[in-house]
Amino acid sequence: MLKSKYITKLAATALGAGMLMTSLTAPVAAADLAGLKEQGFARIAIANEPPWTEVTTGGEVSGAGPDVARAVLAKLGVPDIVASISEYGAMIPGVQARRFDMVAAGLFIKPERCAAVAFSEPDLCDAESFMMKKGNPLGLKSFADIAAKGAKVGVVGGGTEEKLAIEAGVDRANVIVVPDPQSGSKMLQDGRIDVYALPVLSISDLLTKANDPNLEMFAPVEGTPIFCAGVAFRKQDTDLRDAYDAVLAEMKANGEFAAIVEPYGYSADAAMQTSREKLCGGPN
Ligand code: 6CS
Repeated sequence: MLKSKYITKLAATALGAGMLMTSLTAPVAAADLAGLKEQGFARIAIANEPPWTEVTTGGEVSGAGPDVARAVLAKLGVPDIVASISEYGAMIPGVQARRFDMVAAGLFIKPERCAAVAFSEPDLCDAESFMMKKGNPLGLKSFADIAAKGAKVGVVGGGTEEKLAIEAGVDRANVIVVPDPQSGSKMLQDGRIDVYALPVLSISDLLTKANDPNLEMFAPVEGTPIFCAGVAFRKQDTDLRDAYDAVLAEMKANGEFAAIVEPYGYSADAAMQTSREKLCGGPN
């Protein structure tokens, strides 16, 4: 695998799928700090959903999540990250199976996830939003509205919006999983979905890139909370998680954390005002 900021997919191209499959299927030692230091990098799962996570055409990995993780890991003596793009629904199974050492994708801290992984303290918070045709012709302000109107909603696979739609009673046939975060706005423009649900900063980024006067955002989605994400570690890797948290706390206290996340549009304060324990509904 290529080190530094290049994604595995690029590595696959350069090294041939065979080698990638070996590296992806070979058992990996426990993701403890000593092991990561020796490895020289941490393998992180991302989604490529700017500004949370972003991969440039050249394979460079950025976004608020990887940038915070890179800074914390560097202070822990792990000089690099290697990122793999994954669907949200595959991130927790992937870290449990040690395909990744951690998830730094803006994975929202929620009780059902806290049962499966060990989260860091919160880092990135945001509200939920809808992208729709200008004028919001179907009057969609909540997932309940989507259900009532029989509208088709685009969601990323295994993400929070998919769960919110189902819980609000949206017919499963009307919950359309988009292949990647970027393609939802195209599907909306093509009329294949009536509304696209993602966090506010994600939809803001997509609207800027679409540059389409016929699209608009509705936010916050009624009946949904502010969500806060954290880095997800394997349940057993709490020593690594605790070491990560100690450095993250220092960076929150000395302003380094805010200097990384606020240029992306995140509120450092929002993450500092809550805690993993509050978001998990108990210790994690
Ligand atoms: O963690 C999640 O489920 C959500 N997080 C982000 C950054 N985007 C969408 C996803 O549903």
